[in-house]
Formats: sequence, C-alpha cells, structure tokens
Amino acid sequence: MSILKNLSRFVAAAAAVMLMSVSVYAGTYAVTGGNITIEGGIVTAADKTVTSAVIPSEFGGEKVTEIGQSAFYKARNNLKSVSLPDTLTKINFSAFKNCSGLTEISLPPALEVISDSAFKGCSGITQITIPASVANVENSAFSGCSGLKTVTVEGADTQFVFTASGSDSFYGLKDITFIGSKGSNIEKYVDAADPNHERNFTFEATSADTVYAVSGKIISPLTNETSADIAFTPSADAAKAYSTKVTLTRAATLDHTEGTYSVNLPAGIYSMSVTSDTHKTYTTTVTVSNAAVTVTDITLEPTVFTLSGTVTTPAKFGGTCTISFSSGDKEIAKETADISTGTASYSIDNFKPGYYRVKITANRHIGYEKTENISSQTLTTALRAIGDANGDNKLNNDDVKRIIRLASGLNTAVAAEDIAAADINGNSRHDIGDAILLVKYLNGDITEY
Ligand SMILES: [Ca+2]
Ligand SMILES: [Ca+2]
Repeated sequence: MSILKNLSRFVAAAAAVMLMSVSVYAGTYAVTGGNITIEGGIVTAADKTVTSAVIPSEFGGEKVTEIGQSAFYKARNNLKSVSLPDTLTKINFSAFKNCSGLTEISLPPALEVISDSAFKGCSGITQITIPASVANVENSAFSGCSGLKTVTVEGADTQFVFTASGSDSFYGLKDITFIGSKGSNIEKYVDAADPNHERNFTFEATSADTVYAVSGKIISPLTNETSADIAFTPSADAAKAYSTKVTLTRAATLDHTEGTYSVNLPAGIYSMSVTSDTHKTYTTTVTVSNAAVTVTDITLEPTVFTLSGTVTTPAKFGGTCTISFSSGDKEIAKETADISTGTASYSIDNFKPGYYRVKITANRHIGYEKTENISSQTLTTALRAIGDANGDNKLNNDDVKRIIRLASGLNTAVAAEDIAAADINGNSRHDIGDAILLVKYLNGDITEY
C-alpha cells in the first residue's frame, strides 16, 4: 500500500492528459483519508473521506496556485485540517464551503484572492490572519463563520466588500475584533459595516502611532480675534489629518491677540494651515521626525477693508469734526470731516478690524470717547450736541422744557454730561438764558450758539 500511496500522485495522470482537450497535468494526490485531484496546478476536488490535507506546492511539474471551485465540498463533513502551499495565489468560489470541522487555517504569503463564499460556513474557525499579499476578500468569503472572533489583516490595501445592497465579506457575522493598521481598508470596512456598533465589530490598531508634540504661537495683529483654527494635512501619505483650535487673548500691549497651541502628530510631512474670521489663510509645511517640533511664531495677516464712517448730530452748527482711532496708546488713524449738514462722512482705507478707542470732537458738541469692536465695514456714531438736554439726539421743545426744569431746580440728580449739554451759554449753571438761546436756534433766529 505504501508504494501505491507514494506513487499515487502519478496514477492516472497520463490517462487524464490523454483525455483532456487542453494540455494540463492532472492526477490524484494522496492525503490523509483519501485523495485530492489536481489539474493544471488547481486543486479541483477532494474525496469525501479526506480528513487532513497537506497540499503540495508542485504537482506534475506545475506549481499549485489555486484551490478550485467547491474543491472540498464532498469532504466538508470530514475535513479537520488543511495546509496550503506558499505557491497558492487564489482560493476560488466555495472552495471550503461548510467545512465546519476546520478549526484553524493558515493562509499562505502569496495569496491574492479569497473568492466569494470561499470559507462560507466554516463555523469552527475562531481566528484568521489575512496576509498582506491578499488584494481582495470577496463577498461572503467568511459568511456563516459563526465561531470567528479575531481577524488580523496584515495589509493596509486589502479590499473588503460592503455595499448597501447587502454584499459583505463577513456577511451576517457579529462580535469580531479586526486588527489592522490605522487608516487601512479593514478599518474603513469596520466603519462602514458597523456604523452603529450593532454588529459589535471592534477595530484595533496593530500598534499605536508614536507621536511628537508640535507647538507654537499664533499672533493676530487684531484685538477682536478670539480664535484660529489649525489644520495639519499629511502631504505624503494617507495618514489621518489633525486639527486644533487656538484661543487668542489680548496681549498686555492691547494692540494684538495671541495664543499657544500644542498638538501630537505622528512622524510625517504636513501642510499646516491657520484660518480665522478676519485673516488671510496662513500656510506652511511642518516636518515631524522623531522629536518635538517648535514652529516659529506665526503672525497672521489681517484681511483689511475700507471703513466707511458716519457721524450724525441733530445740530447744524457748521465746522468740522475730528475722529481718531487708537489701539493701546497708539493712534492708528485720524480723520476730519465737515459736519455742517448734521452728517459727517469719512473713509479709511486698509482698516484692520479690532478694538479701538474712538474719540470724536466737534464744536459745540459733547466729546465722544468709547471703545468699539470694529469688524464690519461701516461705523455710525451719534454725536451729542450742546442743547440736547435730554440726550435723545434731537433738538426740540422737549430740550427747552428740560432746561427750564433744570433752571427751576426741579431736577437735582443730573449727570455731568447732561449739565454740559444743557448749559448752552456756558456759564456753568442752568438758567433761563440757556432756554432762550435754544428757542432762538429752533426758531431760526440764530444759526449757532
Ligand atoms: Ca433732545
Ligand atoms: Ca447756563
């Protein structure tokens, strides 16, 4: 028997070649419990009685490269183990379907394709490692592998199937831990196939990324900018992008805001971009390699605009008004404008948005001084005229009445600005002379007072 067994790979080979229409070497090869059939380098069949099969890497002078369609179907109830040769590149449709007695299988390192239903129903397999050589794990390749708990995927590019219409490499399975590299296709498969964690799929990175701190300072020449967004986009590979937000606070000098950031990145080359509401996007390249990186202070360039300003007053006393903008103790801009019509207009080019101390003065008006956050392109400021005793930005009989009440001592708790606005004749007190001047102005008898 042993002689027959040893020679069995050659038995019937010649006859098979004679009968076949293409010139391939075909024959049976003895394994434990029975024979397998190999034709042209493809294992095409196994006896029902086969319990354990060590597939040869070569048969009849040809490399064994594939397990054929449904090759082990007859042996499905008896097969306990199979050893695949390193020459194997493809496991075809249903090759090991329902071989439920298989408890482990080692996939060889040159394997490229695991076809549709190749291991369907192999419920005894608990873990499998898919080598990096595998390009495709087709639909239902492992469906019904109810014992499968761990799948290690060595390649980042191995394609798995999951579609809305129901195609799925691991169709119907739950409770599997998939192990692979971050950003790999198996991670994407898990994200796609188990978005709500109902299948209890877990993705574990094969190793945590080693990261290095990238830190620096962002400076905004503006005083109203409170944050900036930083994005790190890998420029060389498919690794993940990172982003962070920087809080900008006003610096001690009050004329700019600044903030520091620190973000942990894996080694690589990144395009770094900084964006905010009122700056041009700043872009630079950051190279991270085996050490912490300090990025030189980044000063953002404001998106400047033309500020169109208007000063309004109910009085038409003639003359000009002066408008100045200061940041900290620096005067940034100063303009004068004709206010004789009650409306003074001015325009400042290349205006940077930010907080400014705005001061406006005009003859016979209460001086205006206030901090404004100027981020839009228009600024309208109401200037209080002397005579506007009630401060409603109108000059009329209500002010006359107010002045008379003040002169009569009926109003005692009066703010300094109200006193100044009501003291038209400038004698530092409220008197009937103030009221008379305002009445004359309102009647058109005088044009100023
Ligand atoms: Ca008034
Ligand atoms: Ca007075």
